[in-house]
Amino acid sequence: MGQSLEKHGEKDSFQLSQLRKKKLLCEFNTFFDINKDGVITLSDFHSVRERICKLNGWKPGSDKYDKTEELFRDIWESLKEQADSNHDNKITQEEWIRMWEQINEAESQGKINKFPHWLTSYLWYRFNMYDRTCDGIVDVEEFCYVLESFGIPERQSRQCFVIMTQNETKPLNFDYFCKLAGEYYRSDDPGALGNFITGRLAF
Ligand SMILES: [Ca+2]
Ligand SMILES: [Ca+2]
Repeated sequence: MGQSLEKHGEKDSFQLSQLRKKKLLCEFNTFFDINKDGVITLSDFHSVRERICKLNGWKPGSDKYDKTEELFRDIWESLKEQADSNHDNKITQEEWIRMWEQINEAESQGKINKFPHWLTSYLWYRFNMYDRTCDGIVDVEEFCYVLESFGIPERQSRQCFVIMTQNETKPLNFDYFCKLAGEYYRSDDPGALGNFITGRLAF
């Protein structure tokens, strides 16, 4: 099972490299499958929303709380439409990887040149989750603090931050964050700075 994909010795051009698969599965396990049951469902989004609201002190009924709920529902619906190929309201690791292969295929054929809708919204949320002081720039303390709540040791995320920001000479604003995230999701280069955005030093 599984090994038949490459038995003819040639790969479809849109197949993802091992590095990309590892990065995408790390993303799946760390940031999407919050309750660690092996699939992404609406309840993972509920959990992450609760966590974000708690982290920021947004109470149920407040404007921020409602906006976050709206945002997460939108991300989930849009992600589900693209990834949940058997329509069972669960996104498995296989479905997740298949979705990225399809994105890769569409990109390599020049059909799309930007992130899918859900990912644009998701990155906006993710950036704002880090940017706790809302000054448009994520600093090293913010980066480490938030990643710690996702189980990443502080020393490790600090090292990643220093690498990505080239020894803190490049401000981590939203533009740069999106550039790094793009490298994380799409680059096959083992030395790409974006590879460090999830706080992991090696794949
Ligand atoms: Ca889950
Ligand atoms: Ca499914």
